[in-house]
Amino acid sequence: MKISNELLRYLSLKGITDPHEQRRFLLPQLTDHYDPFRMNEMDKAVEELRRAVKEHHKILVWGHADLDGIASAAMLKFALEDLGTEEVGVRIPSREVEWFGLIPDELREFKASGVNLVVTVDVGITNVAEAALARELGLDLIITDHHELMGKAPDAVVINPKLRESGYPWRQLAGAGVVLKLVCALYQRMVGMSVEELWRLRPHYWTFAALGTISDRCPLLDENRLIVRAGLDHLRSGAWPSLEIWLKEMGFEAERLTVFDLYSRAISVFYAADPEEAVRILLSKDRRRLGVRYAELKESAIEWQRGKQWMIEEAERSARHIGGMVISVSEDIGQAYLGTTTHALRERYNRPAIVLVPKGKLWHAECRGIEDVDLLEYLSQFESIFVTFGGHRKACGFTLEPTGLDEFLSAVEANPIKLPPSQDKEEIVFEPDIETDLKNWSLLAPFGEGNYPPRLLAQGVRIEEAGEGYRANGIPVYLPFALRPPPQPEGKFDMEYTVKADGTIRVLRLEPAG
Ligand SMILES: [Mn+2]
Repeated sequence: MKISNELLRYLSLKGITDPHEQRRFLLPQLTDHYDPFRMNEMDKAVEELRRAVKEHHKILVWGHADLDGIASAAMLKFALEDLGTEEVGVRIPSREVEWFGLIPDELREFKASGVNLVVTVDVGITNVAEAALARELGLDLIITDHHELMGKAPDAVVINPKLRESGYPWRQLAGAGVVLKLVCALYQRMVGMSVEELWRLRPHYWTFAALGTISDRCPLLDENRLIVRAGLDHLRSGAWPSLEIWLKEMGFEAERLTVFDLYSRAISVFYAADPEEAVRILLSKDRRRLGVRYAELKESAIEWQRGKQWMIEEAERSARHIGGMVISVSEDIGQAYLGTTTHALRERYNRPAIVLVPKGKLWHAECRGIEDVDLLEYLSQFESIFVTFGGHRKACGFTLEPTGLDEFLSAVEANPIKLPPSQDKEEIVFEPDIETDLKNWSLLAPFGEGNYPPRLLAQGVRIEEAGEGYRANGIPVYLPFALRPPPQPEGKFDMEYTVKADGTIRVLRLEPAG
């Protein structure tokens, strides 16, 4: 396919100027994946896992209770069993019980029940004390994570592209992206399987990694783009029973599925299940039972959506503007809604947002930042007030003693966060010819976090009704209801529009040509 000059110019405006990078962005190939062994300690982790599989050690995968963690756990369990382990256990503390990572008492119990090796996925980088305990117990521990390291790294084999010494060229992998790299490394080392062969024989690893990447809202750039593009291709093919039935039950047409559909509606069913059950669901092949269970989960997901609406309103009611941020302190917001309500506040005000709710003896806080603000670094100045603290630059959390709450709020007020000068997310308006090959623009998909659809401008366009729809210069376009019918059907228009993932045009704005 010939790539238009307009498209290349658009990529340059996005900062992708190198011809190799441009090709990798528009026409990604499996061979564009980075070598997993570039990640520090990958070699050690693979050797340890290879030994554990060969010597029939009991292995436990310890995950995080969001979809990234659930997909990660499912991938690693499947891989280790595929490579010869009889049965790999999965432990994911439910969202209500615990917050972040390994639980000391449970490590003791697992050790007593004969587990030799624990592998964390999407969690564990802050578990310094628990890693020390594992060592004391003689329990081998591999930590795979993508959260930022605060302070000292745990004493274990650690795979995390965000570590300064990781040596990996792309830092923004999801937890499931990190596990995909581990899985590729394992197949390569243990059975000599290349990435292309693995994609041919076990493509669902990419789909699971894509679900983690999308649900964690990692930017869809660089290696994440390769993962999500491949994963969506496989998802649309309907070849993995659990996901095929999932989409059918949720009422999505697999072929037209977008990242936005997944964000906004499709993934909610996995949050209606207990996380360990969600792992079993992802790996199940029992079509009949899957259909029944998804239907039930969909019901609770709908109920959850209703609850969410109420919780967001409550967060709005209790929101205060302090130190450049929106902070909501409420006893009425359920712990399970913490992430969603914080995200909603951030979206509403385009400011960093924090929501605090009581849980047991402590207050739990979820924090969401905005572009170009390192919220994690900003909050670290208050670390002495926190009981626990960790996460990413744009999404993190902490806990507080009730006595620390006022102290924290006044500290924030006294030390406001520095925000970048302009928070307007103006997209580049680009001026191609509307006749430009639309297939070309759809090469930019999948669209989502970090890669929004381009806003394009065509001048002096003729708009006509054509059957049920409309055409612009003879090309079918989707004209939103509010823009119909065009104010001057005879005249010409300047048309702002965007190209959707399926290559169709959506009109955003119409003005009489000036
Ligand atoms: Mn994650």
